[in-house]
Amino acid sequence: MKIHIVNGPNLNLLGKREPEIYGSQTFDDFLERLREKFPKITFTVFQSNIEGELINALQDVGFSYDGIILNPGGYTHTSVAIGDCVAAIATPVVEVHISNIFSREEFRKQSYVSAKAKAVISGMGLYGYEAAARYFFENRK
Ligand code: CA2
Repeated sequence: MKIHIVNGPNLNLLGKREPEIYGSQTFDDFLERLREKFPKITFTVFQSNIEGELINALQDVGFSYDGIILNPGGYTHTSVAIGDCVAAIATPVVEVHISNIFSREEFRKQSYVSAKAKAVISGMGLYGYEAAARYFFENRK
């Protein structure tokens, strides 16, 4: 089974800045553990700070992969275009947020992606990506 992880702006800084909000683990370290836990899943990963590149990444696998784990970062709260893309592709998307977006600033409570996603996980730290992977694996066809 193939799962694509798409991380939006600034998530390349994980483990390097703001550990009190986003934890102290780098995404590369986390990914190594994730691959060990799910040897039957092929994980590919893409991170960009650029909105259109995230949309291209979703479209690239959106009709061939089994699942997409998407953390749109700050674009969650602004991007009609990413929401449109999630609605347009066939591959199911689980939206993941490391922090609990509902316990932070008001503007973070709005997501242009959630209504188009299969499911939403927020506030579980990096474990949210693992939970999403487990969801796809348990519900594979
Ligand atoms: O909690 C999440 O995963 C967010 O998607 C992260 C976004 C934020 O704008 C969303 O509201 C919630 C910000 C990503 C910034 O990532 C950093 C990671 C480490 C250090 C600094 C920033």
